[in-house]
Amino acid sequence: MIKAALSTPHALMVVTVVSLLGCATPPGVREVTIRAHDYAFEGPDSLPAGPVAFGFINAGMVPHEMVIAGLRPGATLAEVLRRDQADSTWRHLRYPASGLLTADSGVTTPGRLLVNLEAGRTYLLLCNFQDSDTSTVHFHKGMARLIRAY
Ligand SMILES: [Cu+2]
Repeated sequence: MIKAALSTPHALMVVTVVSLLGCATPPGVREVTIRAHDYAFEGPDSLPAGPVAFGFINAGMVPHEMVIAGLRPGATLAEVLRRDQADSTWRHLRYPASGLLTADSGVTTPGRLLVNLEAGRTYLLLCNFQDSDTSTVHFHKGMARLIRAY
């Protein structure tokens, strides 16, 4: 188990991301699998708060990643996409910590991301991959999805 990122100076803005590689999921941790397609994420729109071990399956024909980032209160997907295309300032809309998994076509990642979802928070799934140096980032081809924790 590797701790990828843990906290910020602000106690209320903590996103814990821990990678689980080859480990059994600990008791009390919900397992959720996100499936990537060309070009969309398939998964839940909302989840109960608490620890979730996110798995990742790439059912597409090209490589994909799944970044999970907590969004600041009030941030919307439309604002994230608009600000990313305008000036890359969307990063100010997320928590300082995030984590990711990557998978080639047809691959299920052996590792999982353990994220402690906080009630009332929204989490962004996104893929920053491109099919070529000049093609549109998958993020803007549909690979951006929100999960709300309750
Ligand atoms: Cu992708």
